[in-house]
Amino acid sequence: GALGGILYPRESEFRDLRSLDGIWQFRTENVSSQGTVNQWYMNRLTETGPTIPMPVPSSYNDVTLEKSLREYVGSVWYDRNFFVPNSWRQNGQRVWLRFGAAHYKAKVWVNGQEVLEHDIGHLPFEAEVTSSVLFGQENRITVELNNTLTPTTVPQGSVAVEQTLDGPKKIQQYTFDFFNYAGIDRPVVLYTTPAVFIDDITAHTDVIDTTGVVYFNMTYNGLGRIKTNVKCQVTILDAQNKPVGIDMVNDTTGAGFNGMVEIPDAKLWWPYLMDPNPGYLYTLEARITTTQSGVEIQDVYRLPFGIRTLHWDNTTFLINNKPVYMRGFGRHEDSDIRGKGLDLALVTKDYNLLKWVGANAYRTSHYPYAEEIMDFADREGIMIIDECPAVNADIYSDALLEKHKSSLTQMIQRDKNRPSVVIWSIANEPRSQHPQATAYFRSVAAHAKSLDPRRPITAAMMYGFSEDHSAQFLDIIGVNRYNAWYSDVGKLEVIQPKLVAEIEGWHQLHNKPVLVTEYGADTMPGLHIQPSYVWSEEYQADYSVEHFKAFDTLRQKSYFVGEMIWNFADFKTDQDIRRVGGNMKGIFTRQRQPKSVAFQVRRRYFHLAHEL
Ligand code: GCB
Repeated sequence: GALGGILYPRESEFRDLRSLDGIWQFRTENVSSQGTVNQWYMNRLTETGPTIPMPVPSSYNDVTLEKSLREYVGSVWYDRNFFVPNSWRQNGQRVWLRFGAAHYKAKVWVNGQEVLEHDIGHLPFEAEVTSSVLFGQENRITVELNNTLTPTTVPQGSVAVEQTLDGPKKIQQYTFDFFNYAGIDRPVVLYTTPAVFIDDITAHTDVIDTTGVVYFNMTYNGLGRIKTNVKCQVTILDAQNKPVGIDMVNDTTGAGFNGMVEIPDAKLWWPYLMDPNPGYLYTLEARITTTQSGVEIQDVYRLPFGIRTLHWDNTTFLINNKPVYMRGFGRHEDSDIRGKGLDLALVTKDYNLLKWVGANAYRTSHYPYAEEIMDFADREGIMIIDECPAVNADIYSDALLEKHKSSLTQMIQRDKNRPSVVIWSIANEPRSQHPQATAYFRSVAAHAKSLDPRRPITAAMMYGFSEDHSAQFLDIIGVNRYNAWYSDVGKLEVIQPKLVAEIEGWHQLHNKPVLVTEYGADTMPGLHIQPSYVWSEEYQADYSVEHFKAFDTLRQKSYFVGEMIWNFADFKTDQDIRRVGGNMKGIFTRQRQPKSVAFQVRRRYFHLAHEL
């Protein structure tokens, strides 16, 4: 719930789940606030004027032929009808409504009653709707969604008004380099919990010799004021669903259960290609049993988790006490037609490509990715640098700071139990040359640390180490660098000396591990120019090889912990003369076909995997 956990909705013997995905009705506003003023949530949207069918989950921008919808700024409205079965009305059972995400600011009504408000995209939100739904009858859900970005949203943007022949028109401006897709872009579900329900689980693990230790905290809610006895039980199941450990307590305080389970000869969670069986997952089965008004109430929630350790110091980054070198990508949630909408076929293909190319890591640039995407990373052993949506932070204010911290709170709350998440990224390319960046990032970093002291924090730097004011608060420093692209264009010979010198400079100044979080060259697939010339496949290949040489020099130093290509695949951006249908720095096209460099990256990544 709003103040408690945001556990991924899962069915169990005591929890039911219904998807609200599918075609909803949709319309834009002709003037701002039109929907609110006319109370569009009181009836079906079709009664307010013309609507169009809109898929959920999907971004709305690219599914029609209208330029005006692609570039729309303001509130759009969605609605649909759904049934709540009569069978859901039993023993005080609760009904919840959960959005995987919606961009950017959402307001939700059920049967005309406001149930939920949330802002910041890419993060889940939910509310209990038991008293708003009609059991055994048809119900209506209405969503107002506003994509406007301002100097105090995360990410930031600004709105300009241009005079056109049709009157004034709002233009959304932003400096970040990906399209500001909007819509209900992740799944929407209704689910039930018993009256007394497991609200949150926090687990972390340690390894002592060959024994895995699982420390957990499980909280429940819904008891009301009378604190009756609640039997809490946690069973750990292995990947074959065999119980391997158990702990229980009779809680009479309502506070929940802090416990520990030891697992002899534990199978550890390893990154891809570091073990024959990477991504090994156990299940933490949490169970509560209590009695209310003479009726027994039980709840069960099953959380997948991995057993691994994470350590870092000034020169190393270790998983299960082995030094780890990250090889991977910056990425985007992005594809034709659906934009940032979750598409399981695309997600599956992307993981098959990641494994094909031998990557063991990526950064969720520049916002938290869908939970279904993160599930794959847990299962496949892909290490994640989990990034909050603060991209290109500039014009620092208290209001921005609060939003930025809130995005971290929500992201960490969502992803805290994932073994794949090995680093939190608190920002991408902050304008950290401003003196105000010092106080701002001190506060942001302290906030992230207070929420999770067990994972290191990073940020991807744009400014050089002599100008930057933010890296002093990080554990690991990420560097985005475009030598021979945005600077010294075409001069491949500068890459090695400049990159090596700069990375050494960062390490010397801060005495911290460093990785390259971005380097890349825009490449038009099929453009061949030899000797290599910018935008050709040959240039992307030569540019990469020069970086590989620089990385090999840097790998002699233990503090250099990873290389990530910008980008995994081509992706859409705002219109810009430097962009051809979008950013073309992918080693795969937007349709996930390889450019020539992909075969070179594959050779390197497998070589690195087997050498280390
Ligand atoms: C960057 C940004 C990324 C851009 C990239 C580029 O440094 O972090 O969002 O897409 O450069 O290609 O310009």
